[in-house]
Amino acid sequence: MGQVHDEILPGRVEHANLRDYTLAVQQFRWEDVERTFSWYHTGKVNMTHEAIDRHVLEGRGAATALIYSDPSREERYTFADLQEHSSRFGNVLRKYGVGKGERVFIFMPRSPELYFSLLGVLRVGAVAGPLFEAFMETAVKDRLEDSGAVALVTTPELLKRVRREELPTLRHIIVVGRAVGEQGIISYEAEMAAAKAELEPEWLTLEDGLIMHYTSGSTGKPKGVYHAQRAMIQHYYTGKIVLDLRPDDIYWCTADPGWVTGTSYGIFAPWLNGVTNVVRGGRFSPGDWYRTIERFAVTVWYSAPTAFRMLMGAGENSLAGIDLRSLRHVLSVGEPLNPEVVRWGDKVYRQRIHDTWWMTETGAQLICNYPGMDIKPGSMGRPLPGIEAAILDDRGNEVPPYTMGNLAIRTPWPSMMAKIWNNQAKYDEYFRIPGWYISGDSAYMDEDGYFWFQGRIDDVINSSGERIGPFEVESKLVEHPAVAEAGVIGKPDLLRGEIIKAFISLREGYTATAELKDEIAAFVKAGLSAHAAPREIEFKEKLPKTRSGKIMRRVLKAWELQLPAGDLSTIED
Ligand code: 6R9
Repeated sequence: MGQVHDEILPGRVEHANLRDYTLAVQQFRWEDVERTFSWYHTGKVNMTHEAIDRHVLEGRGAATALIYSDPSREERYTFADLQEHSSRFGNVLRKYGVGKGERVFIFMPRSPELYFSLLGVLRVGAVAGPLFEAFMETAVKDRLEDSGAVALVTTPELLKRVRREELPTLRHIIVVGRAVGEQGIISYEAEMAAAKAELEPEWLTLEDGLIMHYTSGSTGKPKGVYHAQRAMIQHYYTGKIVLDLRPDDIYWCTADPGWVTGTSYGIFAPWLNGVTNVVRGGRFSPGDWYRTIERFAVTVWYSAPTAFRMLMGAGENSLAGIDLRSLRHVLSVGEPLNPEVVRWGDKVYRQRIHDTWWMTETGAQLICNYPGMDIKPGSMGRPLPGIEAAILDDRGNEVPPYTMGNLAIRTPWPSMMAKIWNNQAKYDEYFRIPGWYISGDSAYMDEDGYFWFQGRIDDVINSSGERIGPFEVESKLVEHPAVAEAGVIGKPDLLRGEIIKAFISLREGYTATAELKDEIAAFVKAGLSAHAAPREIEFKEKLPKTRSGKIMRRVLKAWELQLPAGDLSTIED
């Protein structure tokens, strides 16, 4: 059973857009959203038309679309510029015979050219596959091979990790950053300069492809989650209702396009809504991030719990002399947002951090804290109007409030994945209960219809017959002043089935001692319950995390049990 929480942070009136949630849910129809797209009237679909060209046609071509910066560059591009650069890139692809439905992968660090090429891929109706720059040889090869990619856009450095001789379908390699004389290599700069600056988008249908993101499960190879053009309906709508984007906003999503958040919300949602999108390259540091907000006067900021925890860990001193008053709305995704972090944001940023829940497979946000809505710290919020969510038992029956079970979504919704590339069986597994998508997450619902994340189904701990979600224990752990981050697993135990083991990284200034372990365990016992207190604690310099910042509990478990850790292609260094 889940806990009853009574802490509520009342919604603020300046964000009034979903204050009357019940009414919004009752009156909602997807068709009303669809009607706002030109394809609803013309039947001609292409993301680049809706996200770029439309703004130019409607007289907003001179508005700033992209502010790109990293420690060595700072550049601004208008919607008209994006139209031009993506058209040029589209013409380059056309010249080499790349077109509709073919997969074109993009393997490079964040840069304006990454965004131009991705949009160029979409303009010709090809399917974009963005990859994290940190991927090593095998990770790159697996993805290009499985998707049958015909072209790759990369940099001279990263090209060294591409095993071309093992990829027979890969016809073209376009290199950004330096004209390369090598055989079979196309120079981005030379081709872009020679290409025509205009290109009408390839007209598609809503079911035609848009983007592919590989996501790894705990076992087996990563799966290619394939999204169709129709996802734009939800990108646009959630940009409006959840991100609360307004015409003059300066929006910053901190995610890399290698992660679905970096495309759905780092490209599509802001540009479909016509706002200025900030992209900051380079490495994370608290000072750098705060200065980015200040320098560009960011109004809406979308990041992840791992970053917020690190900012919290850096303390209020890291904010000295920095003005964050431009911020109007702050959001989080990727992992459960610990209540302690929400309270801290409220105190230090004077901003509620709004948690949002969704997955690569869902394409866009589904369960969220909306601007204006009362926030219960630790809850991921309520389903988007137009979305029905439920907690089901393993047979597909809905369970009563506060009972932990499978978090499921009624099918379909606009941004639901269209397929798993080359793997129908995997796709079907998600839909094994008729009428529902089974997320693989464990959660419960409270009597107000708020959802509370517990863990991935496989991570739920069963100790002496009690089902314990690792998140609740982790959240209590990070309330302890010594704890920076915590990952909790079930460790097999003859007597209790499983016991709780916590891996903890300490904040600056704390030393790992046996006394501290006892103190932390007692803290959880007093604050949560005896059965939720970790019986074992191990201090670690760093916890294993994915590139998107998720603590990899299965890796912790594999360490503990000395088992193989499965696919590690998405792990941080
Ligand atoms: C967008 C994204 C999906 C998994 C998901 C869940 C976890 C994401 C969360 C959250 C708790 C939230 N997750 N958001 N857990 N609260 N607000 O993250 O996609 O990388 O595919 O991960 O991430 O476990 O199932 P993806």
